[in-house]
Amino acid sequence: LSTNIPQPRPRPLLGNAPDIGSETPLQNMMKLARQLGPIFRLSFPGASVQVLGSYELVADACDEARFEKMVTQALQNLRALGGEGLFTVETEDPRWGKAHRLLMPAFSPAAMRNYHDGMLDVADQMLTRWARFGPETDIHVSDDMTRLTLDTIALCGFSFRFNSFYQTQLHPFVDSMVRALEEAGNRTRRLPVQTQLMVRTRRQFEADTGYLRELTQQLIEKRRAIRPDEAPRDILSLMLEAVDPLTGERLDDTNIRDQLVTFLIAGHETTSGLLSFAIYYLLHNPEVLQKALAEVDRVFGSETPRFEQVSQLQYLDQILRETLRLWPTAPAFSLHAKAHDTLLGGRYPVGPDDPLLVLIPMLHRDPAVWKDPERFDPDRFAPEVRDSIPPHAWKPFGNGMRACIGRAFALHEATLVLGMMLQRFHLSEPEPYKLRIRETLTLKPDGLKLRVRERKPASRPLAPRPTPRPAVPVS
Ligand code: FDE
Repeated sequence: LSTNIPQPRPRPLLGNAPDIGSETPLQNMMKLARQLGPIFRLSFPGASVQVLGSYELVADACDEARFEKMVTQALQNLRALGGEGLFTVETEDPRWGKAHRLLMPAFSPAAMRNYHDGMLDVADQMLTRWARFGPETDIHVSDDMTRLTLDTIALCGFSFRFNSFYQTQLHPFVDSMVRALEEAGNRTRRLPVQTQLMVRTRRQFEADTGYLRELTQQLIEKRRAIRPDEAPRDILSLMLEAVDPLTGERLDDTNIRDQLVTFLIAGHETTSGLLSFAIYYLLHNPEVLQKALAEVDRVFGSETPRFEQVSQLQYLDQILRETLRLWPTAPAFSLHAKAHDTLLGGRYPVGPDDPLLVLIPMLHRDPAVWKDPERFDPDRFAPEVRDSIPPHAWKPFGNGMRACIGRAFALHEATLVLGMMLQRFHLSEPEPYKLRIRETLTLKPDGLKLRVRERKPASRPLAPRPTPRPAVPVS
């Protein structure tokens, strides 16, 4: 291992754990990158990682001929929930390739047509509620965005309604998922023997993950009981029916169950954070907001948004991309060399067992690529200039074949929801808000609040009338 890589002074037993802390590890790593430079090492009990935060280094490590996704301990801990789903399985595992090939069509841009009405349905629930609240109620942005994205992936993915906007208590599935996610994260910071000793925490974790499996298993069984021609056209149907073009095999029920939990986990917090940060930037950039409003009025007018119109919201798309540049809500991914290799043509030797952590927010602030990187400026992604952004400079969806399969889904949903929000409401802040970021697995603006006032009736849309989707009852 090269010794010219800086590292904060490790403490006995704990290594660099105190430098990272537990509340804001990502933001602490960003601080370290600013002090130590674009590559630095951290060591923890039983593991060491090299953190990459510049364009030059990341572009090199994104060469798929030499580097690939590493399923780190943190991802392995997630297997208690996501099992052998796409996100947590090794690329070499045949189950990855099979599920990837089989599921790609369900997430292609064209497939978004199937999910548009479901997305519209959930967005309308949220916005109708906002309209009833009136202009004097504070809306807790991240809470509502999380309800929205969770209900959306569940409805579009497997026609299940969490109905989060109709209850004060979240569905018990959500409680279990959130608690289990948190514990899986905590385990990464503990020694296995510590977890062994935490009997109650362990029991709770087993109960929670067991419940997630049980409920998703029920969903699958209920669906199998419906005649295929009567079943809703959602991702679950596809998983039950589709055949892998390469092997001719189908997914088995265990695998389908794991994919369902994986989509729920991967598809809700990330997209919820994206929408929350986008709202923050709209509130803090009045000129951007004006331009966005003008675009929405031009494209949506006062109609119920149609599928084809969403991709015409070019400027909203730029806003979302710029939001993901400054705060990629899944802020890091891990790689490793396939064989002994080096970064930057011999400068930094790396072995196959050395985890490389891509610190996306620092990559996205590299002054070699981004002028005035801290400034929020959607024009960076204007169609005329977008092509001059070098490959691998913008990676909020990860890299190569292990990149996010949900990208088109997340962007269609976020564009539609932001568009519908602007179509119906004036947005304002109840009080001046300074950006504070809360970290779980993902990033979110902490404590952001919003007030909304309906826009003049002339520009108010008719109530959307999505084609009704039957809910699959689960008891
Ligand atoms: C994936 C992903 C990624 C990569 C990771 C690693 O590398 O490790 C990233 C970065 C991401 N993703 C991001 C994101 C953002 C947003 C907003 C999202 N994302 C969204 C979504 C939705 C959905 C449904 C999803 N998402 C899903 C997913 C999956 C399944 C995955 C795995 C893939 C593979 O591996 O194959 C991902 N995602 Fe995402």
